[in-house]
Amino acid sequence: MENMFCYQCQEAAGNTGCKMRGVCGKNKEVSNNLDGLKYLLRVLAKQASENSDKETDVKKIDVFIMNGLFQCITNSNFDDAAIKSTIEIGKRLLTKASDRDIDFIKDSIKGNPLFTKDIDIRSARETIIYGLMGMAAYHSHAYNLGKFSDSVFTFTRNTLVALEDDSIDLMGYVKIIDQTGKYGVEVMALLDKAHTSTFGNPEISKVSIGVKKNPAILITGHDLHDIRALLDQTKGTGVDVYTHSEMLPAHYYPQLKKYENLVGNYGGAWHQQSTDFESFNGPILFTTNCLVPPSKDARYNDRVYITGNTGMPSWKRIDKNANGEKDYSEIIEKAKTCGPPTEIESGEIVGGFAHHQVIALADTIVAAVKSGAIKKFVVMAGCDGKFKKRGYYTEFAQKLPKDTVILTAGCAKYRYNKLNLGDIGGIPRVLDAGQCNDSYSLAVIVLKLAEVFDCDINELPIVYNIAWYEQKAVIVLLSLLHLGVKKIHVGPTLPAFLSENVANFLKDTFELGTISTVEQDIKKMIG
Ligand code: SF4
Ligand code: SF3
Repeated sequence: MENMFCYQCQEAAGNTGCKMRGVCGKNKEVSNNLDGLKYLLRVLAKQASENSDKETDVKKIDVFIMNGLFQCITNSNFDDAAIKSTIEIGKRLLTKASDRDIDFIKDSIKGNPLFTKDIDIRSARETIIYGLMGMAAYHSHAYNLGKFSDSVFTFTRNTLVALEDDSIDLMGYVKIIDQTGKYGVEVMALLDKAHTSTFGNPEISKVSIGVKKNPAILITGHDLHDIRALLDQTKGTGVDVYTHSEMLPAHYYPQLKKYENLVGNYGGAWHQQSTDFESFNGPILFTTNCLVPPSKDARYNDRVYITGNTGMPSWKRIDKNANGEKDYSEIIEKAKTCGPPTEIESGEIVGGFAHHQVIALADTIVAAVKSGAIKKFVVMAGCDGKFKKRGYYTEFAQKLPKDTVILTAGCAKYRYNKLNLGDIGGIPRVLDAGQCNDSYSLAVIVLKLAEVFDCDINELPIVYNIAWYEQKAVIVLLSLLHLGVKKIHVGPTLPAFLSENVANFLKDTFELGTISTVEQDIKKMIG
């Protein structure tokens, strides 16, 4: 076994896998211990599924499994001590003495992809576990807002057990991949419900990207429960709150945009965080991925705080207090000692085109399609990443014919959401549904259009050019495949974890493809 082996994200070294140190900055201890955690999750799942003894608290195990899977997501947890302590907490849930005797750190190879020798079975198993990680992230957000799904808990638990079952052949795992997509749709619908029932339906909103003069806190990641608590606690303190990266869509929800101290969005996608944090001047709160390990002497190190399933040894943690609440007063006091953000851009961006808002505009959109004013919709949802090759998506958006509309969600939008691509009869050419979590909205919109035009989803004037990076994009992709969407282009590269045979199966069954050059792809997709 190499020092470590990880190929779960789009930036895997050489598009084959990271072996010495992660391109993301994950070192071998963290990587191997996360593998140990994955192994523990499978042992716990087995215990809960068998439920052979009355001591097993299945619900507690289910919640632990979800949080554990979430910690394994790329750019979530870089804190070796925190991962070890998660493993210790999980071990206490084991009831069998023989299980408790396992040294999960020493035996971490059992949670590593390379433990499965057959490369096709390995590929299928890893596709499934990455899908489960994405599902766990979405479920955890819903859980924080008081919503959960017993069927998602049960599916996750049973599927973890199936990942160890050597009697399942490749076609058996292909069926589980499809089932993972099915529960992906369910979990995204659950999260959509959790968000909209708590914060209202996203609506068209203009978001300032400039700055004000007050001291301020920058909040990033995906957790809307956390931003609401921060907005409540900062109200009336003279401290403003700005969103960063995937927190931008908070501005689209009526129950969040109503806060006067939520003043704008600062900076770009996750990989720009070092420069954005430097010039922001005030404290930063991470609620979820994507964290980028800072250099030791980064000037913002003493003003970054983390919470939830994130981990970074050099940054300060805020955990729930005895009342189950998070107290952000230390961050607020810190903000008061810092200067206001330095302006890096000005103007505003428009978003809030989640399913409810788009369906409210259905008549206008359908009329524009029927008149030929809109020729095609291009779904460009997904993740952004740090590689130069991602410039493709900016160029692709710029060069699309003017009678096309981009449907987006996730941090991929930062490649083109400030380009001022104009509108078609008042409909902006970039319709942002929200976070990657809101990709569900795009599926609802597609299904609604198929209903209105009375056709199959694959006959609609919609093409898919999706950018992926981490495992939430994997569950979104599996969900779309489960819904029967064909001809999806995934880029900038196909996942390294797809073996040749599994990739060919997806190409043959779903016409899944990847990208080439902007010109060729526009010709191929738009005609
Ligand atoms: Fe490499 Fe991605 Fe794994 Fe990080 S998460 S170690 S970059 S494959
Ligand atoms: Fe982005 Fe990390 Fe995936 Fe939520 S913040 S889309 S990469």
